[in-house]
Amino acid sequence: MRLIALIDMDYFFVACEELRHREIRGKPAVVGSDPKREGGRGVVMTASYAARKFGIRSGMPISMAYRIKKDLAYVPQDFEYYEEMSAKVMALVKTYADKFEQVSIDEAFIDISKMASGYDEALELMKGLKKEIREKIGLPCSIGISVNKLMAKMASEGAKPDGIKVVKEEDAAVFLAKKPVGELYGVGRKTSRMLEEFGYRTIGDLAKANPVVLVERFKSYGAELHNSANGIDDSDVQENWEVKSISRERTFGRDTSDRHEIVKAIGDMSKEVGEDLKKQGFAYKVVTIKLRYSDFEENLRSRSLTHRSVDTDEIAQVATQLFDKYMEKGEELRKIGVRISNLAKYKGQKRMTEYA
Ligand code: DCP
Ligand code: CA
Ligand code: CA
Repeated sequence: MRLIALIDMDYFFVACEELRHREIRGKPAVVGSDPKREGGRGVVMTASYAARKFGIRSGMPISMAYRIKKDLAYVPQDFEYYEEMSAKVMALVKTYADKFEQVSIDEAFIDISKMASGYDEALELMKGLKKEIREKIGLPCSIGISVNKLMAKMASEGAKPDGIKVVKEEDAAVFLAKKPVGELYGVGRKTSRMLEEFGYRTIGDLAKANPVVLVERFKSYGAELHNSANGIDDSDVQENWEVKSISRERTFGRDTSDRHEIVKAIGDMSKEVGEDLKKQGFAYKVVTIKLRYSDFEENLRSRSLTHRSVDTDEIAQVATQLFDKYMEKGEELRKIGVRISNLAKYKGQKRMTEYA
């Protein structure tokens, strides 16, 4: 039997700030960029649970949060500090895992199938992890335990805040059935609206739907939706320290077919990918772009170079050529991704550049 857990930190950025600002502990507080300063998004990055009681949420303009709660504590963001805290948490989480996959700054899946034999042992193990994170780092988290990644994530949502929840395989359907479709892992706001328009209000509605009809309506994503709604997910916990590829993805604020905007995104992502490549001392051979259209169709297009390369400018060139060749005319993109793969350690002139 597979046993998977998802660890997600509670109100992460504000919880980190509470550690070094005693005065805001347990108070309504938010972290966000300063609305008065240039370049800030001017939105709430996250809100403490005390602030959420007043309806203050991530993504809300700071100005609105203030209107709701005049004496709200406001802390400017400090990503470096959150990354430092994240690294401490993840180092601990790893010690409890057969396999470890970090999926965001405050979240990781672990496979504990070998470490625990059964739900009870898994629960005991995760209680230990939760306690250790609290005692050694001082931060609260929530943990979901189940038989796959999807259900572990859904269980963790049900455990929030500061809890642990086990959802057994045989209880998955009932656990999901009454929740609104928008709460299903992987379903964003737009999909959720489309699903509701088709009359699927709850995850249970979607689970009972005819998969053939779902595929007609949502293409290949329809099959995935149907599986998810039934608590089915075969994907493995992917160990991410085993770097075999380097990638970036960007979701556009609004679906777009604007070549200028897309090529700029490709350029930016290629640059980031190139920087990672240099840092890790790899050479690459394959460049891939991922095109996700507004109708959920997703295409991967690759080109293999004749030799392994360390030329980072070439990443953007090849990715842009692939885009021009394969982007479907008249379609709009929801998301674009750039990936380099078939990597090998590059030993070349590393020293020279290091001392340059
Ligand atoms: N974040 C962000 N912008 C968003 C959402 C989140 O910058 N729109 C940041 C701030 C969060 C962190 O990512 O602290 C983790 O996001 P989560 O979605 O896990 O939310 P929280 O950890 O804040 O709260 P929860 O207790 O609900 O997990
Ligand atoms: Ca979180
Ligand atoms: Ca998270």
